[in-house]
Amino acid sequence: MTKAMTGAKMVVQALIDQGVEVVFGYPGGAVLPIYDEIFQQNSITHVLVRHEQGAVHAAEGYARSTGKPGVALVTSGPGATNAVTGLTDALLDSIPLIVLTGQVPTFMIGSDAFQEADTVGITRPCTKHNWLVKETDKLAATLHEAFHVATSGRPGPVLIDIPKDVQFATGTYTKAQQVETHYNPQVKGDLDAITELAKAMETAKRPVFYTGGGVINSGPAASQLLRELVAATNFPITSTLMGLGCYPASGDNWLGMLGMHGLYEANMAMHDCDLMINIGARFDDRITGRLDAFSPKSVKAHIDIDASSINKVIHVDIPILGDVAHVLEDLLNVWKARGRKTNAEGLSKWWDQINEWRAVECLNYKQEGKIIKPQYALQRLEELTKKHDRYICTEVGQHQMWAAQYLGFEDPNRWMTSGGLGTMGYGFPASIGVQMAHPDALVINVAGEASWLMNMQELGTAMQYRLPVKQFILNNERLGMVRQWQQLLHGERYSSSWSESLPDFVKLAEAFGAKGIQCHDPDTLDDAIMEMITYDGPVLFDCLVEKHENCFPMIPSGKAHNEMLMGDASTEGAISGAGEALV
Ligand SMILES: Cc1cc2nc3c(=O)[nH]c(=O)nc-3n(C[C@H](O)[C@H](O)[C@H](O)COP(=O)(O)OP(=O)(O)OC[C@H]3O[C@@H](n4cnc5c(N)ncnc54)[C@H](O)[C@@H]3O)c2cc1C
Ligand SMILES: Cc1ncc(C[n+]2csc(CCOP(=O)(O)OP(=O)(O)O)c2C)c(N)n1
Repeated sequence: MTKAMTGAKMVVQALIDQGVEVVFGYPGGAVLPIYDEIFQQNSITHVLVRHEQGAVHAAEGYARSTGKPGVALVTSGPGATNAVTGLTDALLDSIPLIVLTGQVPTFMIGSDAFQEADTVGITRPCTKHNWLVKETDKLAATLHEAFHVATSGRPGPVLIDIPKDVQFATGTYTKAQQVETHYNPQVKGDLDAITELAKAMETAKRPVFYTGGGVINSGPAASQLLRELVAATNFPITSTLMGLGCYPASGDNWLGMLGMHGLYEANMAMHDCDLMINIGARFDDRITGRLDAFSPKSVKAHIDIDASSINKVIHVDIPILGDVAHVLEDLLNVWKARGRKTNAEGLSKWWDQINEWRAVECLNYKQEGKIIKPQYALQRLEELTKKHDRYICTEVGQHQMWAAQYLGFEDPNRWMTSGGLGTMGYGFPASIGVQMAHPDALVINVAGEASWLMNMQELGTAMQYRLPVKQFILNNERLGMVRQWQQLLHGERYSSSWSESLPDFVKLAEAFGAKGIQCHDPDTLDDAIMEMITYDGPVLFDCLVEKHENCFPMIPSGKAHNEMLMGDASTEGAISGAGEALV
């Protein structure tokens, strides 16, 4: 049954039919017909953000914490251009988003009309796909197709640009079931390749699972199957920043995060392994370091749903195109049917070696005196919040890396961070999106003061919608990560890496009607964190920390995995065994 309605009504109808509950947006002339329709319905909650970048990051937080696509609605021209950073962020991190933009009427396109921008042109490189809809009759089908494209295969952001006259005009509504799609990515992996991997697993002496965001993208079944596979094989497992939570941090086989700020044992295992099984990760440069020195002795398998991701950076011996959950299910079946074999003797020696690396205790630090170390702040945050129904977001910088190192994630979809683009200003709006999806959960954004200021206006949004998001700012009065690189790699010339003229965060919170807490003393930190957790409303926590702390381990850009810089508090003797490792 088809139905006649205006384009604006079609937008709202399609969102309802797609099961959308929340839209993050900001109005303007070119989307007023859609806002008028939103006003006249009760199925969808619209969250009025304070900046379009905030709308897109909030939609990202919503999407990552639910596994459902996030939706944002913005006006033409500046509304659309303000959305570009969020779109690029979502593209790099494979986050499914539907972003709707208003456009000037079709007959004015190309006339330099008021608030006209070539939105599809500008966003072509930063969306998975985009559309300019010029006929109302095609609008509903395009909207349904957009949801399919955003959520199928490798997820990503899509954008639909809707001219104002298309919103006003009447056309026929097409239901989702009537839309024929030509985009059907392969989800089942090739059985021969899967069998080849099962065989390699039977003989490997030094195997490692290198997992990533693709496990989270694949859904909860993928994480479950991964846990089963790890338990059955007893292989060690590491993960990228984007995959944290796909295997529990408390699990026996967990090596911690790998990569530039990854754990010593994870990076050493990647460097020395003889079988690397990449599951939904993309050989990012923060992982590989120097390409010609990357894991020189290993046979490499790569499970990925995006053909363009396979053999893009690193040549692999066993490529498997498919969805993680589907491939792991088949892999487990094949490996079990072949007799559940592993190389027990080899594995036992491998674990001895890994335990030696673990003994380095690369995350050790010294909390002495009256100044809070950022690592200590995060360890206390972990201890006092880990039993809660907790979601963590971050901004970008040292605090983000310390959060990845010192907080433990037991489940997928609990960790929201900007990995690929590294967007300062992501975390606060993302936490708003997460809290909208999980109203009763404890949602914490671990922030640096500089990043947090980039989207601080969203405190108005948090207040308006009574979202009790906790902003845990590790305030070092520095652009810490930049300062660290300048110290270690640019001769200690600290060019523009100070956070000058900082606001009084307590007063800033109060100006919005939120709660502000400041803490500078390790002895009162626990009480202050408890006050933050128990307060029923948004909190801005200004945690004054050691200003010149560096984040270790660190593999400097272009170096190999076994050339890590380590903190002073690690056990130095064990590191000398790592050959070229620098302490
Ligand atoms: C300051 C800073 C420091 C950083 N340091 C580190 C670091 O030390 N360590 C680290 O790990 N990262 C670090 N990062 C993050 C890094 O830049 C990358 O974002 C990250 O490593 C990429 O993670 P990933 O390989 O899991 O890929 P993602 O970007 O999550 O990509 C997922 C991959 O899985 C595939 N995929 C998606 N869905 C499926 C599916 N259903 N089935 C199969 N495959 C699928 C995709 O095609 C893609 O290839 C840092 C970022 C910042 C900002
Ligand atoms: C939008 C944006 N601009 C610049 C950068 C480069 N950058 C990466 S980390 C960083 C400093 C972050 O400082 P802060 O938020 O205080 O966190 P800290 O590193 O001190 O923990 C900068 C400027 C970025 N990632 N994003």
